Amino acid sequence: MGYKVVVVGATGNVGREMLNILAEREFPVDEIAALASRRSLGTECSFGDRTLKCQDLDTFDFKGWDIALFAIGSDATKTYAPKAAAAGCVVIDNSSLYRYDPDVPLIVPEVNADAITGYTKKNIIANPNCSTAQMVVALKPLHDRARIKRVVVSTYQSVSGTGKEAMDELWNQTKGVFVPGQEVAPSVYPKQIAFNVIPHIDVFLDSGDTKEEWKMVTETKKILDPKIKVTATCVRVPVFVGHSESINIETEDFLDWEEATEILREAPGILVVDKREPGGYITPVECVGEYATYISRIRQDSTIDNGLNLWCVSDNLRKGAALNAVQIAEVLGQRCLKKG
Ligand code: 2RA
Repeated sequence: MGYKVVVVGATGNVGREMLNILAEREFPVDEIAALASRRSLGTECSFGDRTLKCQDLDTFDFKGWDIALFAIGSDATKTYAPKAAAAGCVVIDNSSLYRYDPDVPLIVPEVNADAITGYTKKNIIANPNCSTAQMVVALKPLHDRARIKRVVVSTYQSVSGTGKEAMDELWNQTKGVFVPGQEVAPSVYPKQIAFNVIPHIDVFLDSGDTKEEWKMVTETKKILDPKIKVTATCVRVPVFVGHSESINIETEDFLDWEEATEILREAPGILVVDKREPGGYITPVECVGEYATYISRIRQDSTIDNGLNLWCVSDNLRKGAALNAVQIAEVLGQRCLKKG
């Protein structure tokens, strides 16, 4: 016996991946519903070898459904997630709406699966921001061994993190650069993204940080350890899928890079590819469609006593969103829900 599962926002980048990953991982599904806004009504989505027709989120009755994976914006989530939760359906939400709510667990299964039991307060579990998810997977085993004090991270985030329109903007702008008269002005982003990089993701805060940078700080504390200091610079790059991060770590205890490599090789969710030769590292195009968080370029930071540098790459639509949500559903099924 399995679960009755709903995917909300099934036509978006993340919703489609949720359906793919539920099918790929053979999540025990008895019944599945794909929901979207009214304008996508009837749109077809793939679920394994089945085709689902999108139903209307606005009129859907969540009563009797077990798990709802939400992949819609915060505003719409605010309307529909409480409805689903009140109907007895556990919400796993990919928006930022509930991530900082003390009554909602924020879960990356490789890091803090035990915290999932807190979901009963609101019947909601939050999925972290993509750039945080892959980073905490990498930090967790190093923190367990040497206690991380401070992290300095710079991200190189793909346009799929913004959505389908942004992917179209990169594609069309790239073509337009070579075709006179077909230049495409920035619309989704404030500046040209083709052949460029933009040091700005999400809104600016009074501190001068962007909200994306603030999320990396705040979510790392909630998921891994409130004592860890994080400073982030988040940058959009002309890559379709796959977020990359340059991570500098300062630990309390000394950790040799060779031991760090061994620890990361053994850690769940991580694949180390680090040959210290041309091409002996992972780039975003190689991580597309994969589950792993890839770690390369592991080395000592000799400017401080206990410092390490590493390069971390993952599919932002998968570990950064849909895969993590499905992994949460798996933990929920194994530990908390009665069926399955
Ligand atoms: C981005 N963090 O890449 C967002 C997606 N959740 O813009």
